[in-house]
Amino acid sequence: MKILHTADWHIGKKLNGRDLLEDQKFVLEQLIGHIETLKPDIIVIAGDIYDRSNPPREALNLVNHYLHKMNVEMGLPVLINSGNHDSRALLDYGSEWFKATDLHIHTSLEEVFTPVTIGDINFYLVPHIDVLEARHHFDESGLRTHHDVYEYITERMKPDTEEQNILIGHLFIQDGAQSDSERALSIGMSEEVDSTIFNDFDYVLLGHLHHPFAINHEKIFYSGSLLKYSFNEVHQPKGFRWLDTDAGTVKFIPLSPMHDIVEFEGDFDDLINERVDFDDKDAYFKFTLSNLSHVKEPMSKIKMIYPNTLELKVKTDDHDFNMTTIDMKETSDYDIYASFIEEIAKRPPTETETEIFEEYFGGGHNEAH
Ligand SMILES: [Mn+2]
Repeated sequence: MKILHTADWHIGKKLNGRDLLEDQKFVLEQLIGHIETLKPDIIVIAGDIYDRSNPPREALNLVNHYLHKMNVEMGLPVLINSGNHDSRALLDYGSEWFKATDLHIHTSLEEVFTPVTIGDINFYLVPHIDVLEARHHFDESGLRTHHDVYEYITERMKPDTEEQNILIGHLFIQDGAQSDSERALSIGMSEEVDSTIFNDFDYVLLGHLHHPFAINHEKIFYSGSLLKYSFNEVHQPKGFRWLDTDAGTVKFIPLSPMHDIVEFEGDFDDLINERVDFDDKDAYFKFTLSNLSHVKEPMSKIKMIYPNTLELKVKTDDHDFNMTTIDMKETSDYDIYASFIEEIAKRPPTETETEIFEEYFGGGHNEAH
């Protein structure tokens, strides 16, 4: 059977306040092109379809459009498990009757032990699981880490090893390489799941880590995210996985973005006099520049040449002093707040910090990540 595995679409995501919906549409069109050529039997989307639990209408429309295209127009079975960014209630809505066209969406712990069988393969769809929730759901006080939870679940799945079994999950595999945009699954708790608990499965297709090669394993694969979703994913390839279970091969097939994401460190004068060679001046840039102190409104000057500049930092020899400049007009209050937290704490805002923001500044978070 031929399986196309993708994950971490993060539809509705903004990068430094910039809406990526057009970029997402562009790359999903490319994915549709590949589906037309490659003709998979099944499509797997391993969680984080949406970037947040209350996606804007445009994000919902985009997802509806492409799911309809794959599942109804192209007649392909589509298997989806929820990620930590998805709202389970939202993703679950309609899932009962979507089964009629082989669109299977699993968002709850009740469904983890019941595989979806398509052709000769049993697919175990495991939604992202919170440790406390699993402890409560299974009434097992001994479940303390993500590893405990997944071990508990996989031990009870008891897949028939005479048949082909594929597990679809949204988790952080041990030794996986992390990026900035994955968001911690929980605070103060080890999130890593040891790969040895998946021995009963022929393949494990994962979402969550955005690097497609986050783990080097013969049976366990990440597809990686659809696009580069943070400046520390600059050097990561983006695309999808292509599995041929009969031939026993798994490939990574790259997708090309509408705008690349580029980080550049250098001199302001070199940049503004175009002495730096970039493939695409419309890329999403993050500049860290020296010789900025004498320049008035550097951002507007830079944007005359590089219109999609998203971030400008002052390069200084004094490492204690570092200033980030963002475009106040195009950046929401929440994004400014989030970039401040990232600057200080080197991590995205926690849920509690986001709640505090919303309590004091209200609806701003709706328009922003
Ligand atoms: Mn995730």
